[in-house]
Amino acid sequence: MQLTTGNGSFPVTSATKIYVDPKNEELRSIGQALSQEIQRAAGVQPQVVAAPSGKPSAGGIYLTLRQPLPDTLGAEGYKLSVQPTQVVLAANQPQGLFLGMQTIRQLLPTQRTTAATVSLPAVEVVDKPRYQWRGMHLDVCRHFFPVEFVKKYIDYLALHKMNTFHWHLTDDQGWRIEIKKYPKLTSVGGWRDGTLIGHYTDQPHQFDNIRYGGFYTQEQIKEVVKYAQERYITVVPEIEMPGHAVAALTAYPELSCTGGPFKVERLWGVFDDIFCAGNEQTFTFLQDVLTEVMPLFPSKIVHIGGDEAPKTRWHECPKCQARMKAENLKDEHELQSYFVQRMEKFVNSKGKTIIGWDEILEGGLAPNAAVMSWRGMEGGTTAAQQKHNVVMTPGSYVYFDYLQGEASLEPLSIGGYVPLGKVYELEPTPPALTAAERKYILGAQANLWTEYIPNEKQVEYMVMPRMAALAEVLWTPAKQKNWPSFKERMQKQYQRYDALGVNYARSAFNVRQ
Ligand code: TNX
Repeated sequence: MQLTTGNGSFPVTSATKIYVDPKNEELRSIGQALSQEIQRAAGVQPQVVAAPSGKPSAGGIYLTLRQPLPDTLGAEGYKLSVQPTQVVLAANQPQGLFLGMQTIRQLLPTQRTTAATVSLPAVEVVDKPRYQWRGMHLDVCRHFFPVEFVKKYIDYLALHKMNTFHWHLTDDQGWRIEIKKYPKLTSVGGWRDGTLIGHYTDQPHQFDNIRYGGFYTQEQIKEVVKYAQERYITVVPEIEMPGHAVAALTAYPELSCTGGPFKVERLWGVFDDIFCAGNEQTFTFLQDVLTEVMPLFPSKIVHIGGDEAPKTRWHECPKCQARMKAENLKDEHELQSYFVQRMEKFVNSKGKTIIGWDEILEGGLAPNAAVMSWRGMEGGTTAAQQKHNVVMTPGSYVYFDYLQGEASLEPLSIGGYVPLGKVYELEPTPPALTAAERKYILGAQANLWTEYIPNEKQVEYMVMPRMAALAEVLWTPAKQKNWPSFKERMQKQYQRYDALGVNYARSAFNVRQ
């Protein structure tokens, strides 16, 4: 970001208008959104009107795609000029305007005041993101979150200029997306007979025995995707395979190696029963599922999981062993690679590509797959060296289910330790990569696994303020990163969170970083 502060400020009054390029509905909605933000801060709601042709004249806030800008600003970059007489926000694409609007929000007062005193400080900003994948993940399987909250979560992403929402929709403890061809996935797989009380290392395990679950209909999924799209956020769905499949196997035990029966898991962890790789039905089923899932999500990329799939059952399964022999595979890792490659071919045939957790490197990476590197950055580094796209999501920097303060003062969590300063230290591009390899690092993402995050307030607590640190890592050039300055600027951000009613972790700074 280049920022130059000017003299004076632009007063926002009840007469202020927002001008947008005429006949551009997209710009009109961005204008409306800005108008609402101004209303929130200033108590006046500027009218959105068509801009007169020619150069902007004094007196309003202009949102425009018509100003010549360097191509280097890309689709997400923007130029913001605040002068005492006018504000001009210009970009190459609407998403640039949307992101620039988030900067205007940051210039508005954090507390609602009266219109007479509200003004934007004079600045000239030229800005664009460092990375194209600025992601946040949400696990809705271990605990379920309703549509209204998922939308709120998307609003938080937008506030932080994040652009990718990774929606973890299937796991051992619940299948959360309606699939019309397989109704039992949600009627059976969407519900469990209870939830673990306490930490999984506490012995003996105790459960609350309260039936728990929920799922999204395809209509609700479309609603969320549309909501995200209006905020220039791509929703990447994740359908887990071959592991983390107990909920699906409970509904359709014939897709397992043993035939079951199974129960949707109440415990957290990694389970031996996974989709059977020796059974043709498994592939038909997963293709049918993806055939329904893919059209719901405009995203070009689909997450197929791939993590934590124990090979115990495949090792004991005659059909899996026969498949290995027939395909000349030397071990079960190669069988998983065969599995993923078959699914990749199918997804590619529908014009989309896959991303998977870094275990998909084992036994050979599928030709067009991207890798999400979670067990450190090594997997991602190797994948980039093999010319595959990579999203970095190393546990020790961006697992937001980990503790952010002293354990005794924090709510029960899975453990780990990722304080705010650690998130800020993340450098997504490994220095070991050559210049040519570096372009495969698309960006990074924080993951929110919800085993110990039972409600919405707790999601907010775990995610904020750490998302702000990640947002800066992903947006700002490495050279401009500055921890003391970040800490100081966060004081304003906390006020902004307060105004929005966010339950952020107030403890975040009071700990060793
Ligand atoms: C590992 S990260 C998992 C998840 C757990 C998480 C808990 C990954 C690909 N798999 O299933 O929820 O650890 O931190």
